[in-house]
Amino acid sequence: MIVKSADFITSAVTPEQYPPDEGPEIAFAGRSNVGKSSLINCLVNRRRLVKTSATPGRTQLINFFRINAAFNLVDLPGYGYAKVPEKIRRQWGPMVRRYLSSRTALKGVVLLMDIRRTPREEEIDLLDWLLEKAIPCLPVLTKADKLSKHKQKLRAQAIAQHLALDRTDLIRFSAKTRLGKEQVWAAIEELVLPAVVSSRDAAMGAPFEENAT
Ligand SMILES: Nc1nc2c(ncn2[C@@H]2O[C@H](COP(=O)(O)OP(=O)(O)OP(=O)(O)O)[C@@H](O)[C@H]2O)c(=O)[nH]1
Ligand SMILES: [Mg+2]
Repeated sequence: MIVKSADFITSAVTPEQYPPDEGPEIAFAGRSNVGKSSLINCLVNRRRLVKTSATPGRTQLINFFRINAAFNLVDLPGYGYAKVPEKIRRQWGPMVRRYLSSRTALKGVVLLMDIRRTPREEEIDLLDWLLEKAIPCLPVLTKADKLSKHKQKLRAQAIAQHLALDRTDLIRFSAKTRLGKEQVWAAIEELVLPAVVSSRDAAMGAPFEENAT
């Protein structure tokens, strides 16, 4: 993917604050501190488009970014961090579920999991819930640079087994070394491309093939 432009659109809590529901859109979900914001920055080759922090719970709003004036990437706030104020923690579930269940533009969710940790109830629940809603899910194991290549493979195997997935379904990623970046982009492209092409077709009033000379 060649990223020509990446712009912050807006932050939102409630649906009224979302940008127009015009697709396609890919959301990034996962435990607090897992590396969601870092992954987005790595994908778009920007150091600080999305704020990252060593303090978990940094992203507490739904942040929308527009890429190549063609599709959106959405940074969801992380769950499961105990030190986030109670009020914000209580608002997390409904805020994210409301977004995930109401957004027509949503074409898939990248579910980030720390390669060193065994997924817990939250990840399994989210996976099941996405499956039920027929929203494609792309599981990504983050911070792979923290482990040797051999250990990465063993962890990927264990996590796949735990989630009842195939090991090849899991992408190993590192924002530090950029391992897996192209693989994540390829998977995202596969999800957003049909929608981009069909909206362009609609704008042109005819399918590409018929316009081609
Ligand atoms: N070594 C290593 N550190 C990483 C990687 N990705 C993120 N980090 C670090 O992990 C911390 C959290 O990263 P963020 O990208 O802010 O995580 P987040 O999931 O957006 O966190 P919240 O916004 O709190 O939900 C930061 O200190 C990052 O530098 C990675 O691939 N490798
Ligand atoms: Mg973040």
